[in-house]
Amino acid sequence: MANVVVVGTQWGDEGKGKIVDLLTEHADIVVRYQGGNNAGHTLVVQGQKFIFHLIPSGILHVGKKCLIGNGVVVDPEVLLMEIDRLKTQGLEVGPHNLVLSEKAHIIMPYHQRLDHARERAKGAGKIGTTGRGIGPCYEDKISRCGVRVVDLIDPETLKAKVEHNLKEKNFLLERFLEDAPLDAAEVYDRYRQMGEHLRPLVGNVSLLLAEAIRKGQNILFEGAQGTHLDIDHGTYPFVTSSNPVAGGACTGAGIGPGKLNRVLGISKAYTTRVGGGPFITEALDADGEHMQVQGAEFGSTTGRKRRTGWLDAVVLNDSVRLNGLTGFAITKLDVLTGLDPLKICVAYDLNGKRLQNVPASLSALEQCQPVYEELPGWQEDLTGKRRFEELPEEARRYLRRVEELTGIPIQIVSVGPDREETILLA
Ligand code: 2SA
Ligand code: GDP
Ligand code: MG
Repeated sequence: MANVVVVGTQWGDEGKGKIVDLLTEHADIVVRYQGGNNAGHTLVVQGQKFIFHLIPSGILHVGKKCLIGNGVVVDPEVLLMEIDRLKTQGLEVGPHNLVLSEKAHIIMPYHQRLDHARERAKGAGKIGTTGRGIGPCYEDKISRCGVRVVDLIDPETLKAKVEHNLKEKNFLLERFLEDAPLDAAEVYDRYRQMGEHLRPLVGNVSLLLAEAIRKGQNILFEGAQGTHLDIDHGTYPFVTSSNPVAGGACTGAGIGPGKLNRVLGISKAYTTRVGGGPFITEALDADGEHMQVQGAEFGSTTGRKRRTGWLDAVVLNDSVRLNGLTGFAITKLDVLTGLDPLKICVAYDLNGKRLQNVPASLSALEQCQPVYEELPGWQEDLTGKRRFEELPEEARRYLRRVEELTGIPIQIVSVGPDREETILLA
């Protein structure tokens, strides 16, 4: 299998968790490289549902190692809860199967407070964040005052950093955001204790990856969110604060680009977005309602209703380029059953001008109109299909059209949430 990066090609929730779980069979190591517990990765194994926010989606496979890279922002409370939950389900979690990068940044309680307070202050123009403190934590990383895992397990440094940071954060919270201040001693105490619990898992992820590569092992890099939520390449400012694109795997795990062999882009057979921001193919009609209901489109972390719409080849083609995609996995094809005709957006119309790429200007993007191509739909239930040839002709035609429009082969088709409900091509 070699080293594969699994990336979201839309606005997240493409079904990365399911695909990573599926591919883990052929991997030795699964690594998360960005984002934090804003992510919600769902996998269903023999009818049992698991949602992971921080732990890589490979953890259910015995004998595989899961790593949390330096590019991830870690809420220690959430990580400890996920570990405990897995233990109650009979899965042993320890240094043998889970390693946390010593360089990952810690989400502190003031990050969550600031996230909520900033959204409140923005009012109608809010981003629609998950409220997990992701943005403020990455801000501190960049401004060089963040608390890293290595600091969390060093009480003296932790104390000094908490005291120093709270001087500024409390000032911000009280004076500008009309929120209550936090007590430094309380925060220090709670985080020091959590650090002690996590200490056995702390390690050098970059070194572990280098050793694995030397041994000829296969590594799976698990992206969170999606390409169009990327801080650099997404629909800014309606983005997350990290780099979900494939390149993020290098900086976020500590590996050189030459070690990445393939990039698998995950796309739903339609499109969803959760939170604010432009969505050119949004379907605010019965078709969109069909996708929302049949696809059970609710946020895996916040439970928010996801916005839904048609597949957008402009979005996908930008993702092909930004990630260097070598293949696609198309998920949730089953959800399109019953919709006829189906639409695919093949270009944007901006005041009479045809665009093939998402414009950088938010105001230009907001004025874009979708140019649709229509394809015939099908009525048959797809969830029992296991081979491409078993799919109705219209479904095969739809998939082949996606390949034509993007120039990228489809390697996996998903027809249901369960690990088994999958068609492998190629
Ligand atoms: P944040 O919290 O700062 O990262 O939010 C910034 C934007 O990024 C979006 N975002 C997401 N979009 C889709 N899925 C995500 N994970 C959850 C899921 C979302 C949920 O799996 O369903 O449960 O609501 C995710 N995480 C961040 C977010 O909506 C903002 O638009
Ligand atoms: P991720 O963040 O990319 O891992 O995706 P999420 O887990 O947030 O959202 C995808 C949702 O779709 C989850 O509830 C999955 O169980 C579900 N899912 C994945 N693949 C399929 C599929 O092919 N068909 C259907 N109906 N559901 C799917
Ligand atoms: Mg998700």
